[in-house]
Amino acid sequence: MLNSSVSQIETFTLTTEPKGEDIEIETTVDIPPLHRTQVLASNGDGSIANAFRPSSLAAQKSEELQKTLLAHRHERHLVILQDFPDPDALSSAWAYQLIAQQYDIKCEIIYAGTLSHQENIALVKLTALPAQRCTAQSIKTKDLVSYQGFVLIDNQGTTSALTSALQQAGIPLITLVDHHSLQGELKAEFTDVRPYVRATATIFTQYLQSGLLTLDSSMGQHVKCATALMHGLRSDTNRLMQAQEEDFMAAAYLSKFYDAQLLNAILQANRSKRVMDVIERSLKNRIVQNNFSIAGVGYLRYDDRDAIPQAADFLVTEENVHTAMVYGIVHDEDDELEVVIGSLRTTKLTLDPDEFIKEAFGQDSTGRFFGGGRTGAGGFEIPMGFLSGGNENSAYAKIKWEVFDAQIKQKLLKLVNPKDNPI
Ligand SMILES: [Mn+2]
Repeated sequence: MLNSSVSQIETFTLTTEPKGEDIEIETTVDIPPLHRTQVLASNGDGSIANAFRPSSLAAQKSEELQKTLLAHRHERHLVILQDFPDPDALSSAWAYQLIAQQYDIKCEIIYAGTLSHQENIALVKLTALPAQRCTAQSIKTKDLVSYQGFVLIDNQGTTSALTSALQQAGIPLITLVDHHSLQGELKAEFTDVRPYVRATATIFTQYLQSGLLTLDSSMGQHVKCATALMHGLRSDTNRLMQAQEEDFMAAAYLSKFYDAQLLNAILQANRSKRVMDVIERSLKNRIVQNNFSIAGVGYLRYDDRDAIPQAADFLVTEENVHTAMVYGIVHDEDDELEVVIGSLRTTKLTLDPDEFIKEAFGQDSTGRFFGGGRTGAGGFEIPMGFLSGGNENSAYAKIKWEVFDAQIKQKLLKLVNPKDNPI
């Protein structure tokens, strides 16, 4: 009796509640209307709806992006990711592709390097994420004239080998969305760079919340994209441990659409033996000074490149270590090129990885920095140029590694040891 009366009251409350104007916007409308004042208002609880509302900046940027997309209807664009794309980049690019689709803009998501982290491979396979590899060689054979623009997501062109080819072909940069520190090299028609946001996936989730794309949990593709965004958000915030309010808000929104089992399957991907070997080498070779852990891991195959950040992730978990740096020489499979690749991970809030790496390694002859970073993480790439190759002579390969190892350590220790050069 009691139960039934309670449920009657509930029913009564629900049916008499004002529905609100935005209860259902016709799905036949071509252009999604943006929610300028309220998001999730149909929840019924004003305070919750308020809490979910993206910041006014996010709403303003969504509006700007919509205008840009409207101006480019019926075009074909290339979405460029960093050479070794991470879940944040992959998922954000997918969200962009789905948003742009509504304006009849066809986006091809490409990256020049490889998917080398087991979780990234699992993400792309399990969600059928539409990203494709296109090397710096093969982009030259692409019919670039058929693209009216390109887009940079989770990067600013400095970490892609494809940027120069697109610029040379005179293709305009339409959209640039990133959360790394501003590199200031390229001008886009629409720019949204927010270095204080922990993940590009957070920015894209805010676009979705603003109404740039209405997620539908009955659509498999939307569920998979929401799952990918959740993965991107989690992985760029160290499983939400470094997440801030905006990131949690975005995760809360995605929680209504994502597939927890699918995410779990992606996270279950195992490390390969070769990755384990690199981690082992980093453990053996590490030196710890002033709470910095530094490890050179020697030569690596191109496909195992991602073992470097994974080793850095591992080294930073050691007691009394707040910052880990791991580097090695990676051989490019296409050209006879070698490049020193390094990763930095830090839990020290006052250490800015972008500043640290720029300070440590400086710029090349064209003024381009060898690396940079975002909150908690950074990376660098130093081309070996004339010294590339010749490793069939093992004595030479050994000397070469020793020289690079010593030089990198020298540069890092200058910053690590504040007596020599305080930062
Ligand atoms: Mn990112």
